[in-house]
Amino acid sequence: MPHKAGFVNIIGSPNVGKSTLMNLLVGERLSIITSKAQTTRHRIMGIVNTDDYQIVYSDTPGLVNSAYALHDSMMTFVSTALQDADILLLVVEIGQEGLNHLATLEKIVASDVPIIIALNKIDNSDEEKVVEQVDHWKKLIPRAEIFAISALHKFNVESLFDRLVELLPESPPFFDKEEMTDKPLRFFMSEIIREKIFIHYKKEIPYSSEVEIESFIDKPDIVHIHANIMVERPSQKGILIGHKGLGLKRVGTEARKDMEVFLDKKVFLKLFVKVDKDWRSKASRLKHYGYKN
Ligand SMILES: Nc1nc2c(ncn2[C@@H]2O[C@H](COP(=O)(O)OP(=O)(O)OP(=O)(O)O)[C@@H](O)[C@H]2O)c(=O)[nH]1
Ligand SMILES: [Mg+2]
Repeated sequence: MPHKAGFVNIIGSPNVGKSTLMNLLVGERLSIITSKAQTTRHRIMGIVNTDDYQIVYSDTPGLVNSAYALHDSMMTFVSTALQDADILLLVVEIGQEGLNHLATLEKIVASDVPIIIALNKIDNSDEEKVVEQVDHWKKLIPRAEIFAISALHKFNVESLFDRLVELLPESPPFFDKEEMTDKPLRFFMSEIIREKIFIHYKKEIPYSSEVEIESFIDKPDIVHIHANIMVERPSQKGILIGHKGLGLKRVGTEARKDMEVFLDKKVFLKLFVKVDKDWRSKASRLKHYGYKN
């Protein structure tokens, strides 16, 4: 059998479950997941390898109409993913009537690669509603194949996966067969910290925060990680650290535990909070944090 390989690019509106589905398809907790919109800010590849095929999934940021330079960068990741897909995997959630970004819907309709729609969160629904939603999306994007799934409850994802493998083009692998992602370990460490900030803080704090790994030192029995949480304003620094430092401590403890699972090793985590004024609006800072080339 000839070898198959391709890019399966996952796109959709914020918070519909793109990262949950990506992790399930890859079988690893690569992408962070929270109940807040705009959790994912980068294009993150998750690679599945067998002797016969290589699937390169890309999780992408939720579609966003730009308010900050950061959003432009996030949408650039989405545009690239729209361009280089071998298969587009559009994730929508039950009850959703369209995309919050019309230009993207137009691009999807106009594209000539296979499109799979994962109608997600059907655990929140009933059969009648699911049928109605499948019809609705069929009208919006007639050539799409639709799978009604629950990524959270791992329902019907197997049949979606089987179809993806069928649709993969013949091709040699794009990445070394040992690789599981395109991102370095440090990236996942910073994402784990960001996840805890998204979970525990309200309003602007998650969106104003960025995490920078200052050092990652792998010793025989333990990994020493020094990370800085960057916020946009001094007042946010106080909120993040919290009364008697308890806020920051909680982020640190929870992040360290997840890092230990990810790395399968003990972790010593040192966290600092610093101000990087208006970093979300500055091209040079976005470049520094890896959002721009
Ligand atoms: N009920 C239900 N919730 C789900 C399902 N899949 C994901 N969720 C929840 O939806 C929320 C968002 O999930 P994510 O995977 O982070 O969504 P996303 O599309 O990656 O979001 P952004 O990165 O912010 O664009 C989380 O609270 C998930 O637990 C599902 O099948 N059913
Ligand atoms: Mg996400």
